Amino acid sequence: MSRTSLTRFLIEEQHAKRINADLRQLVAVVARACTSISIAVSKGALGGVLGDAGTGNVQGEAQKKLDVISNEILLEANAWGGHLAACASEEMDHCQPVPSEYPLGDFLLLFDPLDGSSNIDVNVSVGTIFSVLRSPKGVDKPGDEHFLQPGTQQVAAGYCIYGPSTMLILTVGHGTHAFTLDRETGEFVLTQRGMQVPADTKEFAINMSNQRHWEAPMQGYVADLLAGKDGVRAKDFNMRWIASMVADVHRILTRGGIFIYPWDKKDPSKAGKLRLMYEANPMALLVEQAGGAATDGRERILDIAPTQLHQRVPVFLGSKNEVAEATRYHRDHDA
Ligand code: P6P
Repeated sequence: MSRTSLTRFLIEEQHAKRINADLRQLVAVVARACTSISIAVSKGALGGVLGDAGTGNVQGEAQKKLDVISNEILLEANAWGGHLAACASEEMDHCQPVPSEYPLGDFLLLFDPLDGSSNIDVNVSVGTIFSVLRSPKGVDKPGDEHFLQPGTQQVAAGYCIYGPSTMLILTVGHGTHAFTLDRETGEFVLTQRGMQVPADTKEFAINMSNQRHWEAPMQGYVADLLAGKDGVRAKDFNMRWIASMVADVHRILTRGGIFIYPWDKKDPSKAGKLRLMYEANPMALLVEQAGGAATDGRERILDIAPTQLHQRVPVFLGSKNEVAEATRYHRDHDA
């Protein structure tokens, strides 16, 4: 059976009028940038790009050399194509309009250029997460405020996971689809059309070392999971935590599960660790398009009205019935 490349898939989506030529171009450019990042990441120590860059980002996190390299690859790839108006990144304090010497496009691109980068030095899967919004009409130089749109406004979202194989997981609002990089030809090949997250699960993903910092409802919900067959849930659960959101979410998209990064009192000023605009929103759209669910423990993530470009949000996402159970538990046990 003939292979469907990402290029062919995107052209077919355009012919079906589900995307336009500029959005097709945008996704293709991001995919090519991810291929370059995959090559850089896979060189490991041989590429001289492991370790810290000696700089920090707006999050107050030490940047890895590959964080900076990945960010530059995405910015450079998207600057001249005429499909973008501006980019925003976890690694940049403010958004960056496309250089004035290039044509202005209709879209805004947000990304975490290398999520989970603390895992690079120990050779664990990492990834690039991206989200696409429309740029407001008549705005020549978008500012941070123009990016503050709810996740329901995303016209595309995806991630590229740099694991044993490099895979691009993409939605343009009509299902979530998986493409695998053929390193010999350099093209992404459609390997799963219409991913579906099982509605139920026996597997949860959370960093248990934060347990003492969680709110009471979170303590109670997880205690019920740990009680297994002897508890109110009357079923045993397994636990996985890779500490690379892209890898944990990919497992859940593939076989089900619930991923949780809740609010914790380690830093009450932060509403959790994960960022809404370029981590939670794109992952929430991918998961919902695959039949799953994503909330902040109380409301749908995609409905959250953003107030800051780098704002954080608690994340509960994955198998819809388990996310509903966790969300119901929080609502029923709210102080
Ligand atoms: P912790 C990686 O730094 C990240 O942003 C996500 O990819 C991951 O899910 C989370 O943080 C891991 O956090 O506190 O377990 O190290």
